[in-house]
Amino acid sequence: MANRTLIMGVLNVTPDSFSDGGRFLDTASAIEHGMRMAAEGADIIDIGGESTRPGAQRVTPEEEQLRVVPVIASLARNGIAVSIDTMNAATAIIAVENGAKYVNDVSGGLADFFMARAVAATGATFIASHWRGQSATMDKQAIYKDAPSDIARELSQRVADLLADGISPDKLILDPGLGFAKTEAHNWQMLGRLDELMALGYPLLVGASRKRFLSSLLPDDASMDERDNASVAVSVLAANAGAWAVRVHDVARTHSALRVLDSWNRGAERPDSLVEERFLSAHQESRARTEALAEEIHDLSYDFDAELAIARELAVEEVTRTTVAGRVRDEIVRQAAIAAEAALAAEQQAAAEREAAELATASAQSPSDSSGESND
Ligand code: PMM
Repeated sequence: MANRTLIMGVLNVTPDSFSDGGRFLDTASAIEHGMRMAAEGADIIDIGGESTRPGAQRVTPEEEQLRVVPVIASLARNGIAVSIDTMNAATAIIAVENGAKYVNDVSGGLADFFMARAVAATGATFIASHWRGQSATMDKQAIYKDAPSDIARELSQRVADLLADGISPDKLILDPGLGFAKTEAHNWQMLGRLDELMALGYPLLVGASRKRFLSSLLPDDASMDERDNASVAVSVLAANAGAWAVRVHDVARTHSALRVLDSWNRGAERPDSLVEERFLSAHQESRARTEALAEEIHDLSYDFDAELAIARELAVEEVTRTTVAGRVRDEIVRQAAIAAEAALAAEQQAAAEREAAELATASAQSPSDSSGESND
């Protein structure tokens, strides 16, 4: 799997899609739009024939298939990776037969009892979103104690069921299902705590593009262009949080923005020599602190050269492992503290022995000595 975050371009072949207004209902223009998104940098084109916007009514699988299959077949024939956005097992099967590599089900397999088994049989990759119910009623189901942990728990139960139905763990991708049975606040909480979904151990797809919770940040008369700015910002942040892919309408802008992020992160990589230099200067600091401590307890037996040799060894190890010098510095400070503590204990032990010896001498010289004899 690629290191960078992938871009999934949205291609809704519906007359009522809130985002592209059904402009691509016509098969030819849908194919053209898919090809354009691929040329602009989309890694996958997600083709859907049924709107999932809040309040949307379902269409028959036959109607859905008439809309999507010619588009899937044409894009797949042109070497483009295609995903079918459907809640119907029958549509998923026909889509894969016509070249789709991914089955993207916003219901995570809950809307159609046969979905998981059907997808498992095709060998396609399954993308399962968090979902609580059909679009017509989902807004009423947006009730959570703590949205991110509730969503993670419900998705993890879904994962167990999907695996039991035969989906292979290396062919499973999860999605928080932004906007599905979630209020604006729930969506932001989920985005801010994506790591909690990441902890389930599956790649994450994030689809925030042009969703209602973004438009509420903008003026009522905001243009599509302004909505896309907000979508691009969310995509960059999701990518930076480790998302496997972002599902977007504006592929060209997302592509440039993700290239910025990529360059930024590569710029942040520290050269090995710098890590070593920082490490050694951290060591010098901790040495100075230990020296002061050792002086305080009048014990100068601490072997700094041996310590430095260990530090250098640790530095070389750390440089090969990570660019974060903090842990190494912590280790040095820890070792210095152990040495200082040992020195203090030795000093205390010596003091106790001195005291015991003095006591013994004093009691030997005492007139009340039990022998009753005098040294006079
Ligand atoms: N959102 C929509 C449709 N399909 N699929 C996934 N995996 N994740 C989503 O968030 C998602 C989806 C609804 O948005 P649209 O009408 O713009 O396609």
